[in-house]
Order: sequence, then C-alpha cells, then structure tokens
Amino acid sequence: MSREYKVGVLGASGAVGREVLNCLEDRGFPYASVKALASARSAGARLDFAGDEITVEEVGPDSFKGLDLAIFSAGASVSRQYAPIAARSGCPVVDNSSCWRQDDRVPLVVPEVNARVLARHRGIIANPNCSTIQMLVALKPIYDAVGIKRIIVSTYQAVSGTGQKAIEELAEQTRRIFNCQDIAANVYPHRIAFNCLPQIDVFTDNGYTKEEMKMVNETKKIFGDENIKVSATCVRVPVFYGHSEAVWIETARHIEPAAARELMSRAPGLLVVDEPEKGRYPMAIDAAGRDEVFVGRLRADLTTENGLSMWVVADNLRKGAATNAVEIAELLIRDPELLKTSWEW
Ligand code: 25A
Ligand code: L14
Repeated sequence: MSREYKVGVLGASGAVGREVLNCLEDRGFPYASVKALASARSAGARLDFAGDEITVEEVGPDSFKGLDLAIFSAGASVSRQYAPIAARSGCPVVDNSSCWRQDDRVPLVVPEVNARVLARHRGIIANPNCSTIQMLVALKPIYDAVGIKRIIVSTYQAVSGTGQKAIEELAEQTRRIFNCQDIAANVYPHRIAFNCLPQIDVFTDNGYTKEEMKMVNETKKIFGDENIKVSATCVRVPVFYGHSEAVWIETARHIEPAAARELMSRAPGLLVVDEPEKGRYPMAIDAAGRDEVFVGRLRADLTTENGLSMWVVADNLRKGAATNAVEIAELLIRDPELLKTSWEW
C-alpha cells in the first residue's frame, strides 16, 4: 500500500530550501504536493520544482494545517516561532536550524548514526550542523568497532553554508578583485575572496566560536556519549560548495588504518577515495552535488599508538542539510506511528 504525502518547505527560497526541493525530486520522495513557504520578501516568487514551477507563499500560523510533514531551513528565530505551531497542528517538523538541537525533547538525528532515537520524537526533529553530520557519518564505523575517546578537527567550510547572500559575496568580491575595484565585506567580518577566516559564527566565552561548540555538543548528543572529547577549529575558505575537514581521532582500542579503511568502505552513506599514489583523495569540487560523505588520506598518527588521521568531505547543502533532512522525512513516512497525531508544545 503506497501513500503520498503533503510536504511543506519553509525557507524554500534560500540556499538550503532550494536544495531540499531538489532532494525531494531526485530521491523520488512520495509527495502528493509540495508547499513552498518563506517570508513576505519572497511571496509570489516562482521556484523550479520537478520540471515545473511552484509559487512561494508567505508563512503564517495556518500554513501547516493539513500538511503531513514539513522541512524548515529559515534560521533559528523562524524555527522557534513556527516549529511548535506546526507540531501542534499535527505536522511534524524536520528543522535545519540550531534552535532545537540541544533541547532534551528533540531528537538530533543522522540516519546512518542514530536513526533509532526518532522513535521518541514529539513533533520536532532537529537536523544537526553540517560539519558535525559529515564527521559523524565518517567516524561511526570506527566508533562502533573500537570506540573513540577524542576527536580534534579543523574544518575548511564553504560559503554556501551561510546562505545565498554569502555565495553572491564571494563571487562579487572575486570579480571586483580581478577588475582592480574596491571591495566591501557585508556578510562576513572580513574579505573572504582569496582569504581564510578562522571565525564561523560568533565567539563564546571560552574562546571557541559557536560553530566549534556545536561540533562538540552535537557529537556528544548524537553518539549518546557524554565522555567523548572534541576540540574543533572552524575556518571559512573561499569555496562555494562542500566542506572539508582534517579529522584526528584517538580510539579506545588499537585499529590499523587498513582495517579502518575496510570498515569505512562498507558503511552506509560513506565513500572511501584513498589512492594517494594516484593523486586521488576527496575534494570539495567532486563532492558538490553528491549525497555521500567522502573520506580519504586515512593514515596512522605519528605521535600516539591509537591515533588516526583522515580527510572528510561532503556537500554541505546536500548531506550537510537537505539530504539529511529528507532522509529523516523518509524514515518518518516508513513508520505511520511516527507521523500520526499532534503534539503538545
Ligand atoms: O539562524 P541560523 O540557524 O544560524 O540560520 C541562518 C541562515 O542559515 C541558513 C538560512 O539562510 C538561514 O537564514 N540556513 C538554515 N539552515 C541551514 C543549514 N542547515 C542554513 N544554512 C546552512 N545549513 P538561507 O539564505 O539559505 O535561507 C533563508 C530562507 O529562510 C527564509 N526566511 C528568512 N526569514 C524568514 C524566512 N521565511 C519566513 N519568515 C521569515 N521571517 C528566506 O526567505 C529563505 O528562504 P526570504 O523570503 O527571507 O528570502 C529569500 C530571498 O530574498 C533575499 N533576501 C534575503 N534577505 C533579504 C533579501 N532581500 C532583501 N532584503 C533582505 N533583508 C535573498 O536573496 C533570498 O534568496
Ligand atoms: O548550525 O555558516 O546548521 O557554514 C549551518 C551553516 C551554522 C553556520 C548550522 C555556516 C549552520 C553554517
């Protein structure tokens, strides 16, 4: 018995929202209808969808009545306002913002890692931060096999994570530099073209940025492991699509790189690209537009017995946001128990 679902996409006109529409189409999600929602700024705009166009509607308190599920990517303040309204009207929400991720009532889900926690959702499900998702898809098989005590990660993050305006800013600054014109930095605190910025989001009291602390706290919640130690340095680089990460781990028990590579090559959602002698390793330009996480440069650490280093790349708008959210939606519709009813918020 197959059913079709009425799906809402809030933030449909943004960088992530458009990719959600692409994912629903590419993955053959069984939708009966797709409702594109955004702010008044975009109401009336037409978006390409499934060989046709859909018109963006302004979101309001009644937008979610009659929908079977919704995917949000309009930022934290919009999610804070509308996710409870949707859940109360019987429309479960998969939320891409940071708003609900640390709320105890809200499961934080990477399907390859902790799909089982979906069972206790109450109408709002959080999609993790992009950098955390790709790191954990890569580490999950090693975590399960030998345990991981400590992670030290440096990220090289694309501008598309910040949204459409940042994509335009990198392109515009690059053009102006080539034309010997003055440039302005509007989206980021400094110029991003031909530069690296060791700041993503705002700084917190401990000297780390919010993005870095998201990687620490979300890793603990998704692995369900308060003891795992994580330290991150998040860097914005002048790349349009695809986050790269240099990941170092200390495992609880020893594992040879070859054995780790073998485990990773069988893990869902993960592709090993690791032939350095042929110049083959994961790169952002190859990951762009793909749904998988790519891992390579897997090697033994030279300073400690149980250390491994690797390079992990994924499309931040696909697996880092839209794909992961649509995969959660696919899990929801597989079990009618997870969809029915409405929730108190
Ligand atoms: O708060 P957070 O969690 O840190 O998230 C901050 C931002 O990150 C993106 C998303 O930006 C979000 O705003 N984001 C969210 N989840 C993400 C994830 N997992 C993520 N990025 C990476 N990974 P975005 O640009 O991709 O998309 C924003 C969408 O949200 C809609 N929106 C914004 N405020 C809204 C709202 N919808 C309803 N109510 C609100 N109050 C937004 O629609 C877009 O779909 P829009 O209509 O506001 O804008 C569509 C187009 O209009 C242009 N534009 C934007 N701002 C202005 C503007 N034009 C004129 N003036 C402006 N001030 C843009 O070009 C945009 O394309
Ligand atoms: O928490 O700017 O999901 O690259 C995703 C995009 C945080 C910021 C999140 C970026 C956001 C990030």
